[in-house]
Amino acid sequence: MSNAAHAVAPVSHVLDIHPVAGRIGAEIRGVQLSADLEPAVIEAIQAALVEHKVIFFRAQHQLDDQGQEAFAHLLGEPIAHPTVPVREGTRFLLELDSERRANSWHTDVTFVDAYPKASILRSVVAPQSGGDTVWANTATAYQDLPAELQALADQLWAVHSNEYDYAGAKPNVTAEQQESYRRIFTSTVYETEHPVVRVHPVSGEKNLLLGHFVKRLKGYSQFDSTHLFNLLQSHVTRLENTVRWRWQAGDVAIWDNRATQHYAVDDYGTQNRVVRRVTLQGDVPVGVLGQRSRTTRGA
Ligand SMILES: O=C(O)CCC(=O)C(=O)O
Ligand SMILES: [Fe+2]
Repeated sequence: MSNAAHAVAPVSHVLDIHPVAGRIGAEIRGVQLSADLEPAVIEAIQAALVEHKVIFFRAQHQLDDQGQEAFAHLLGEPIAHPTVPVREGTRFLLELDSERRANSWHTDVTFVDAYPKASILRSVVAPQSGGDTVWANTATAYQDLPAELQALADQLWAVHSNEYDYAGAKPNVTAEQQESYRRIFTSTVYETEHPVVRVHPVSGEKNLLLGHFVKRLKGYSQFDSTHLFNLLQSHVTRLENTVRWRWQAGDVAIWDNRATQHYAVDDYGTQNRVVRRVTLQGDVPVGVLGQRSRTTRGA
């Protein structure tokens, strides 16, 4: 290393980073998220996000809705959800409460081609117990596959849609609630073909791109699609690939939506739980042979 290189603090020294699980997730201490953070800190946060895939910040009580949106602008371009209306008084915020429990494994908004690169989630009301969120590392999921399965996955394409199996995904809400949410969620129906293996645009790592928006695998019967999907998806959600976060109100989690899936555990009964999310514009996925995803319906 040249002497000049010593003048610039390595990015890893800018932040106080504490890994949470062995393969994914890190808590970052000593940072107050705001629109005023120094570029060097933002750069370090971006690097930590790609390295750890989900990063956690405790006690960010200084953030309100506007503060969360303003901070999001430093990490990328905030975008609203394609079909669900934003929270009143905000430009981008999606609120999820106890009536909308995301207890099914997914990557956010994969029914469009350039789906979000990252999501920034703030806990507003946390249950006394339960209501944790779990993230899975889709890169280690791919790395752990036997070579033959990697070679198969490399060639597969999946059709993702927002018109997926709501009843299967959300068993704990009434049929009426389910139907009303489904109507909003699918006010425009999207379908997008993605490679099952996405090359991460920053790290170059290969990631399994699956989750609950997958309808079928291209060129396979529904029967075979289901088996192949379950086989690969089960590798994503192996506990070794996951990290689980116990929320306190004021916590913020930011995940690399190109390298993870997540699941909000529905074990908190009638307690209240409120989280608010801002997503950042992503780019169109590229498969291992350079093929790009394409939206075939809804665009
Ligand atoms: O409620 C949660 O913890 C996560 C909800 C979710 O899937 C999301 O915010 O994208
Ligand atoms: Fe989500």
